[in-house]
Amino acid sequence: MTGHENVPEPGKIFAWNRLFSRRKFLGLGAAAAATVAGEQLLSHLTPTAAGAPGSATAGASEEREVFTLCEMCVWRCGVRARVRNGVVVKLEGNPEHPGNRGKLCPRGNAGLQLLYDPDRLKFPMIRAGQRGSGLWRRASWDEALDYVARKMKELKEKYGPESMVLSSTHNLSQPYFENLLKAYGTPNYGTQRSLCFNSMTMAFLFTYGQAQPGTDYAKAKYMIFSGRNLAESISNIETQDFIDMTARGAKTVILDPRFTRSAAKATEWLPIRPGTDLAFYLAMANVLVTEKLYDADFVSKHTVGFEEFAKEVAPCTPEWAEVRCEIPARTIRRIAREFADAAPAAIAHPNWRSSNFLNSFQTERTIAVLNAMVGNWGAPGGLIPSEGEEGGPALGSLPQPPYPPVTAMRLDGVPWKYPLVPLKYGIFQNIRDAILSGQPYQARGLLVSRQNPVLSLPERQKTINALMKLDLVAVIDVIPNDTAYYADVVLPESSYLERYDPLTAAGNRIFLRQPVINPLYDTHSALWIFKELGNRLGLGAYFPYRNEEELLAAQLSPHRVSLEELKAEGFYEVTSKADQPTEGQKFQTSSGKIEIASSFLAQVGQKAVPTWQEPSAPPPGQFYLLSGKVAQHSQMGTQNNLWLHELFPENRAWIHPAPARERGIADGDEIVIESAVGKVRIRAYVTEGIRPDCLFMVPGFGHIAKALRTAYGQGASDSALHQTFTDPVSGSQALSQTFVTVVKA
Ligand SMILES: Nc1nc2c(c(=O)[nH]1)N[C@H]1C(S)=C(S)[C@@H](COP(=O)(O)OP(=O)(O)OC[C@H]3O[C@@H](n4cnc5c(=O)[nH]c(N)nc54)[C@H](O)[C@@H]3O)O[C@H]1N2
Ligand SMILES: Nc1nc2c(c(=O)[nH]1)N[C@H]1C(S)=C(S)[C@@H](COP(=O)(O)OP(=O)(O)OC[C@H]3O[C@@H](n4cnc5c(=O)[nH]c(N)nc54)[C@H](O)[C@@H]3O)O[C@H]1N2
Ligand code: SF4
Ligand SMILES: [Mo]
Repeated sequence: MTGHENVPEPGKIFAWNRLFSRRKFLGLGAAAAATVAGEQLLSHLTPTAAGAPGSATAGASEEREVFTLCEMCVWRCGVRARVRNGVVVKLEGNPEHPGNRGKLCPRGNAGLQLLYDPDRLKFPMIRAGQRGSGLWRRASWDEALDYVARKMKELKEKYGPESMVLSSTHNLSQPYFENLLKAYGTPNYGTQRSLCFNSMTMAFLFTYGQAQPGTDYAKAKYMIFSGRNLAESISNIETQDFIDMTARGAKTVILDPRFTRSAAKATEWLPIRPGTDLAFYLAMANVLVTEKLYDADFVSKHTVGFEEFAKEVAPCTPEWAEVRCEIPARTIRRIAREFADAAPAAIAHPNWRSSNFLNSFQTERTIAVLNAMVGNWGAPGGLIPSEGEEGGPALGSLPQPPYPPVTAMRLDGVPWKYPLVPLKYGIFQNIRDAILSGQPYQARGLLVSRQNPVLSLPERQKTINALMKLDLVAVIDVIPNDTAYYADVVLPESSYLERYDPLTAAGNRIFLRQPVINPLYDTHSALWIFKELGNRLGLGAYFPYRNEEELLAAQLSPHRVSLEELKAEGFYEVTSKADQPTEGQKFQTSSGKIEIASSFLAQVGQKAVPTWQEPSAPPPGQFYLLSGKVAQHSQMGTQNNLWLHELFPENRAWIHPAPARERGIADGDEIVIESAVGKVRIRAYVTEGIRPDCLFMVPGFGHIAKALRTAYGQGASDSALHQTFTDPVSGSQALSQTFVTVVKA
């Protein structure tokens, strides 16, 4: 059994937010009445309940360990799950997994509370009132899938496949979501990339021909970070390496307008003026050139365009930078010298979410070039050439037909308006805007998987307006997130502890995500959902697996290990030399060298070398609005998790004591923050740890989906305030250049 007995009968209408109320039985009028015994459901879900659903041996005492992969963020740490009598009682780190070396972060530990979240999605649902009204009807899988497929077919016939937008954030089953996209024939794909790291990945791609090189924390002597907050914005093993690096006394410099936990750990914190990191790095380059501190041998052998860049930075002295970035010239000069001294074991960190200002692409390009100037590529303590986005030993695949040709232009403007943005990166916020404008053509449908664009795109009201305009909105998720709230159909995926995903490979290992217990509810894996949708759309050939295990076995086929063996350990180590990635000094750029002057940029009439680009600044009386993660939550998706909620229940707006005093704001007071596009009420956190010209909010709060009973109404969403700015070169959004006013409420 999967717990259906506690949820409404198919066909009955209910208000989602009140479905599992402890206090009330639900009554919605005679015709639409449904009754639910909430108490019964909650006790049924208590992890200590004997004979809980999913138990293989209800009644008999059973204890086992299952190795799998975490999915509480995109990092996929190795997990050892302890299961007692069918109940998952503890998640621990798998010591054998190199991505986390036995440790889980707070979110990984709290994965149990996603599995047992009383507010989880438990069965397919179809909207029963106005969009966004919160009225739903439980549906069977057949009915819900038929609905989505019928609508998608209709839209394709009437308006062409390009009228459908598909969107999803990085996850293991994404290749099959992309099969759905490409086989259906739409070019319109929204991913998180333009909201996250486009400016960084494109800068490194253009400079080195590699989007995401690694960093050798273990041997580095010196590292400079711009906004990268490893102590809180966790990449498990990198966070461990960063902490180790600070503990062994290597020098770390943090540029951030805010005193983060990383700043607290670092050797030096520089509270830089937002948007001016570019001035800081150009001035560092100026010092390296004028004092001849760069690695002339490496530069002449492996780079092109150095002379042009040297000319470009000639005016960018530390004194020139000081008036822009508000870091003393002598500090910039000292740091440039220390950086060169430590080279090649010195790194200007590539950073991650680099979507701060329209000039962030130039900032990242300058960072990329600084690394080349000190010749740290592949050197101990330097940048590590990467194995590509996924890397690792090659995996097998199942044969499938080629995709149909796609002729329609893309709604996001790639490449017709943004010629340099790689097709797979895209510009999500532009798709949202194209839905609203109807230009260059009107999109009609949206299928979202594993994503919450209502909170993660800037300008929340615009996103909601776009959803309201569509003929079809379907959402695949594990919780009733804010985007699902505006959907017509909600398809519940099994949580990561209840399903298979495709295998993943990294280093010399292959890793498995496998069910720790059977699904508690009427849910399925994404692989199953995509296949079922594909079948109904006449695209079954693109989902050539009968079940998940068959696909996994095909992926394993090049290797001497069976799925059963993989299941026992959760990973397989490939020892044969032929499988190891190869290294080389040839760069995948048009010149085959590190392009300090980029041929791509030159081709489209952009300046080929990194150059100063003035960032916008707030008018008097206004503040920069900064955004950034906390260790206790993942993006916009974990605020309803009971354990994480206990650790971090709501966000507060950081404000410096000086502007707070001027406005009569004391710590904990309600304040109103307003931008050109929105207004929120939130409590103030008055702290010296932020520049007086900035406010800061943790994203992911202020949920509007009432069905998230723990998170609903807690704190406020900065997405309600953010304006939409898009860098014309990289397509990256610019989050820190929304300016706001603040008053006491
Ligand atoms: N716990 C946790 N870990 C996570 C995530 C999570 O949600 N929770 N998300 C993951 C993801 S998808 C990503 S992309 C990474 C993001 O991780 P990071 O790249 O480390 O970025 P953010 O946490 O977004 O924090 C950005 C920091 O940039 C600062 N900042 C804003 N504007 C500027 C500026 O102009 N200059 C400088 N120097 N600093 C500025 C902000 O004050 C903030 O401290 O974290 C990953 N790890
Ligand atoms: N204001 C502001 N906006 C930002 C950022 C910021 O710092 N501030 N950061 C930006 C960055 S770096 C990024 S990467 C994006 C992220 O933007 P999104 O990808 O939209 O945000 P997430 O919260 O990661 O969305 C994940 C969704 O996946 C669901 N989910 C979790 N596990 C599963 C699963 O197993 N299956 C399915 N189907 N669904 C699951 C969660 O419930 C959640 O609804 O946001 C960007 N937007
Ligand atoms: S970093 Fe934390 S949340 Fe992310 S996969 Fe690892 S343990 Fe899970
Ligand atoms: Mo991100």
